[in-house]
Amino acid sequence: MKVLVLGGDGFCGWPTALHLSAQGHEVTIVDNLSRRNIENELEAGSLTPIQPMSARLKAWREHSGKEIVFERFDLAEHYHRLLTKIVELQPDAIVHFAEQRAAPYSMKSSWHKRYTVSNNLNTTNNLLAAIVEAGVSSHVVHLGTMGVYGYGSAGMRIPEGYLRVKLDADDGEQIEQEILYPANPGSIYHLTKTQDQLLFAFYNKNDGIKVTDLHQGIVWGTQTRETRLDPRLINRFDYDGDYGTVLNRFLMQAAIGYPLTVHGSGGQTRAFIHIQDTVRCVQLAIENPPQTGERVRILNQMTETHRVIDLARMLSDLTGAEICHLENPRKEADENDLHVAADTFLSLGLKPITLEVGLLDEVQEIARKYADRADQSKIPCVSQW
Ligand code: NAD
Ligand code: USQ
Repeated sequence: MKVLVLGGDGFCGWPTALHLSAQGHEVTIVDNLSRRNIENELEAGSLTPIQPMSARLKAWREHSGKEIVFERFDLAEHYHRLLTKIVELQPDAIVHFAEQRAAPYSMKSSWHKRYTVSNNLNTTNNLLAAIVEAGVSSHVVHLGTMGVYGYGSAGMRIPEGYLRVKLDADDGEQIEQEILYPANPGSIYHLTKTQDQLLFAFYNKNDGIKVTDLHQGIVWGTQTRETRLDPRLINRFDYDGDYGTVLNRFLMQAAIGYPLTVHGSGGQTRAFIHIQDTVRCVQLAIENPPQTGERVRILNQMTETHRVIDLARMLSDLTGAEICHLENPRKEADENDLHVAADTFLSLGLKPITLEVGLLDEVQEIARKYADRADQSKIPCVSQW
């Protein structure tokens, strides 16, 4: 298949582009390198030494004999370049990773709120409008988030996108309907993902665009089968207070002997998935597109749930790391249960990598190996809301 990977220089996008290329798909990446520029803004880089795009692509060519095409432009701004690319390539699938993805970054200031909203919504809307204008039938596979649901499961498993509800009609009859699960975002970033859902629903209804929206949990780990092949292919690893996600932060903190930064009691339960499973899920989504006329397909892309404090204890047991409870910089429930239905990917053949098996490898292979690149002054979470 011809696959366009938007945001293919990022943490999830790069290993996905390699994985799809390794599976024999013809891959083109579009990315404006905004994430690398944000590194400069925050003065906080990847723990792993990621290489410039040209070095990445050369290494891939040498290892696989395959060519990945790269184009650098801003998808939120340069609509006509996107349209031209889609007309020229006629992609079977377009994987959309290209959004500002950090909740703390989105809440830093009014500038960051406005940037996140305009970047994320314009990118998504430009993509959908361009598919309509180009007259192609490309399948959009979007990376959404578990955070669109909020993190309470109200005594039931959170379904894959749609909630069955019973309504009392005026004539006394009871009507059953399926509606989008009520959105409950916890940050401006998460809010943009709830709005993406409405854009998808509209373009799907109005223009028949085929969309799979992957509601992904927190991704942990660094390397995949392909990024391990050569140091020049290494994936990024964020650990700073804005972009570092909780488990990768704890892994790095444990490796350098920094007390694990648990927000509040650590009773927050979240969904997790390993980066190797992310790339596999995207492949499964591409290879199993919705039927023509089918509503937006929503899949929960996560493999296990954990409380933050339990993750900290797990790492403390493995490495002897100290645990530190900090005042929570975010507005979020101190504790929650989270039960999630995630049956579709399992039924399509996903064999999840569990924390139990992968955690120690990750501490040794990445966090300890690159510990001397860590800047401890960038660990505290300074964005508060
Ligand atoms: P990332 O920031 O590492 O990658 C995003 C990429 O998109 C970057 O390379 C960036 O330069 C590019 N980009 C952003 N705006 C762009 C624009 N306007 N034009 C062109 N390129 C643009 O983030 P990630 O962790 O790889 O996340 C990818 C997607 O997956 C995001 O949409 C995110 O919401 C979703 N997701 C990530 C996680 C996670 O834990 N990392 C979890 C759930 C969902
Ligand atoms: N947390 C800590 N200590 C830390 C960092 C975080 O206790 O040092 C806590 C947070 O307060 C929060 C939880 O860990 O309760 C998760 O925080 P996170 O930064 O790991 O994840 P989040 O902000 O939710 O965002 C990440 C990705 C985002 C994706 C989302 C999936 O950055 O792109 O959408 O995970 S989900 O959480 O399932 O919505």
